[in-house]
Amino acid sequence: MLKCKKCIAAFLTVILMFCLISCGEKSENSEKDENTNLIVIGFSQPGAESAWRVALTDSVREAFTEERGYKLIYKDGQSKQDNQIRDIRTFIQQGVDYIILSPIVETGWDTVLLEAKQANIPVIICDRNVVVSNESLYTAFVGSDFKSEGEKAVAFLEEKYASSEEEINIVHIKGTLDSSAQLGRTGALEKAVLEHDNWNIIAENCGEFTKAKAREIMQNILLEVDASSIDVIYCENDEEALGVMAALNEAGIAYGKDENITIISFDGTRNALEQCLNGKINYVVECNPLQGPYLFNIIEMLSAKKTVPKITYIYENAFEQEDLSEDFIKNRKY
Ligand code: GYE
Repeated sequence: MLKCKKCIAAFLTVILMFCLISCGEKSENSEKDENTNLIVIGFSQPGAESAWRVALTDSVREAFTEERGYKLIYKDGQSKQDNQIRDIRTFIQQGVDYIILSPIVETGWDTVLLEAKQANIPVIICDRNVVVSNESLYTAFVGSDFKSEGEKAVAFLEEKYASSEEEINIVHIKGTLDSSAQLGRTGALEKAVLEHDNWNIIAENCGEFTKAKAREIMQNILLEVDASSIDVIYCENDEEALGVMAALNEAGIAYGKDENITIISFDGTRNALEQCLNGKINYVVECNPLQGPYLFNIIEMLSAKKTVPKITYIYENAFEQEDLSEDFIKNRKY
């Protein structure tokens, strides 16, 4: 009888040990346990609001493949910061190895970035930037110099209107407010308006970087502003330029290279470059979404315990009609 009791006790001990070990494994980083050889990356995108955004997502997916030793977990924040913060917390709970964050706006990230830091998960910011109380809350930034982008557009306008004594009336369609892209592109224009007495912003509104919203805004502006008084429509991305063009087309208003109204756009997606080649958009400032390779190099360096640059700006160009051809546009990746 005593022997049986000892057997049962031993059996129960083995069962208990097995449960503890398996529970321990599940409570650990289940993502890493399933694919022990893959480096797991949580990628938080603000949304899917533009062709540019989709191109960024594609570039990151192409960079971090399983063949290269990575598992990428993509989350779409549906254009809400709260969703992105939730997604980052999910990544932390999953115990990912790295987080890549494209922040919809610059502020409001300190708390969740501190949580990632306390979980020893490096965060790489891409595309737009963050403004935080302590730069150690993120490891590196890879993206555009939006102030420089705005300055390129302003330089084009200054050259175009250099000899004009006339009033230059500007309609300003902003991107998502408080995003780095909007702040940089807007800042350059507003600085130029202060420097040029004859430059006036006669109407402005936020197009959220989308075609639909920009079209709606331009329709409303045309109800309040005489189209013949408009000299420039400064659109903070290609989707907004396409939306503005749709509204102008509906109203039978001419615009573009040989017309009164000059269209400025940012991004350099194929669709906008086609419109620039056709003389409909006067100037397109490139904003390069092909950031996957840059992010890959940063994370490879971190994995090798190497020091990485805090800021990496992506090379970007700008285009007028004479810079473009069908072949050039066809061969672009986005
Ligand atoms: O210009 C726009 C996208 O953050 C630079 O976001 C990016 C901007 C880009 O929606 O198309």
